[in-house]
Amino acid sequence: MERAVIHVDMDAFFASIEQRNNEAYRGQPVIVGGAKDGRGVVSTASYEARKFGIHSAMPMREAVRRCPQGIFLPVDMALYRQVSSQIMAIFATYTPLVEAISLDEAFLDVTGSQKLFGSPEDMGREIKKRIWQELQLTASVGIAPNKFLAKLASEMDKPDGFYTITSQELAQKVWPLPITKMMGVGAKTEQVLRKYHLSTIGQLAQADPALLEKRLGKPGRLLYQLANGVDKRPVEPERAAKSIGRETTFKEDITDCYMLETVLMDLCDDVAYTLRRNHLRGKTVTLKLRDKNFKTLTRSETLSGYTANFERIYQAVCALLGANYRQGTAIRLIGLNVSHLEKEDAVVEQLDLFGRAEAFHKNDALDVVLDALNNKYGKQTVKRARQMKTETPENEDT
Ligand code: TTP
Ligand code: MG
Repeated sequence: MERAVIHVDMDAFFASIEQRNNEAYRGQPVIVGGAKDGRGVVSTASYEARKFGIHSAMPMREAVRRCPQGIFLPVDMALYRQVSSQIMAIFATYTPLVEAISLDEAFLDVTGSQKLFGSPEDMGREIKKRIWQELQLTASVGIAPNKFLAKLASEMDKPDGFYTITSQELAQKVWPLPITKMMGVGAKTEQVLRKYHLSTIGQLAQADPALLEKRLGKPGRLLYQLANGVDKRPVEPERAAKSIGRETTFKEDITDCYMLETVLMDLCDDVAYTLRRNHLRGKTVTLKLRDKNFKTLTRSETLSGYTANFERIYQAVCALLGANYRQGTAIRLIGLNVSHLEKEDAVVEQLDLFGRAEAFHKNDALDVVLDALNNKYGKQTVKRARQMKTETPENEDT
């Protein structure tokens, strides 16, 4: 039986929340991001601001130049997280198979939900309606037989979109699209594909898979399958995930170690929070660095015990950075991953053998307090000083 996958992606997420919360911002060009001078970059821009050519990861300075009358706001991550959990709670009422990709985006496998909630289209429409009625926000919904096509579909009709792609519609709706619309096709892959005159998804679908594999390695075969509408990847709730990671691609390469550490701090905050929200703890911390020549290095450390604690993960990843980053190297991507996961309950049981008290590190208490404040008030009353002072220079993806 064919699967039914829904992909939901909120529209101009951070900016829409700010506009919802402040009437004066509605209909205005709103730009959310770092400081207006120095190294700040745009996290997102409202659709009004996009008319000025402003987009995510653009230096804030450039955004100011393009739209001096814009409303420039700092990132209020705690607020966006709170709204994110409200959205995810709506998704969870339709299926347990929800895979959150980032704060504003998730896949839902609703194959088994149709007896209860109607067709995938009915569910998609209802989800949009509920997000609007309960949260006064708009979302774009894509519906298809797999993740790849569902994500393409949600982008097709943005903002406030609703779009379906069936297997039969592949050639008509997907094949004319440029290859850059495919997940996994970055600047470098695009360059290679263009050399072989492959510029649309349709051309890729009809290319020789052996040649693609020869030129691009394993990803070449995967891209060929995706272009032909084949994507067997399951929708994986984080509970079942094997690892939790976040990474960031910089618009401009970074050569400053302090800056890298500060970005890691944000990534680490997000990863640790996601672990705790999913009642998970992990044991292996991995740092990923990609330099300006696309040379990628990954280094791991296995900790003495399982953790979801910000401080412990951050210390481990900083040590890996210290040991592996050569001063002056231009970095274009940095990532953090925690793997070797266990459910909290299982960990607690294990710890009980040795006494729980010892395992409850004092830093865990800080995380618990922060989570409680953030979940309750949605404002980060308490924040680490260094995170407050620095802008968020990154372009975050999962
Ligand atoms: P996106 O879904 O990529 O963008 P968006 O929701 O702002 O706009 P749309 O989907 O309508 O095109 O990202 C979701 C949020 O993640 C975004 O509101 C801000 C944050 N973000 C960054 O902080 N930096 C980035 O480079 C990107 C792309 C997103
Ligand atoms: Mg979005």
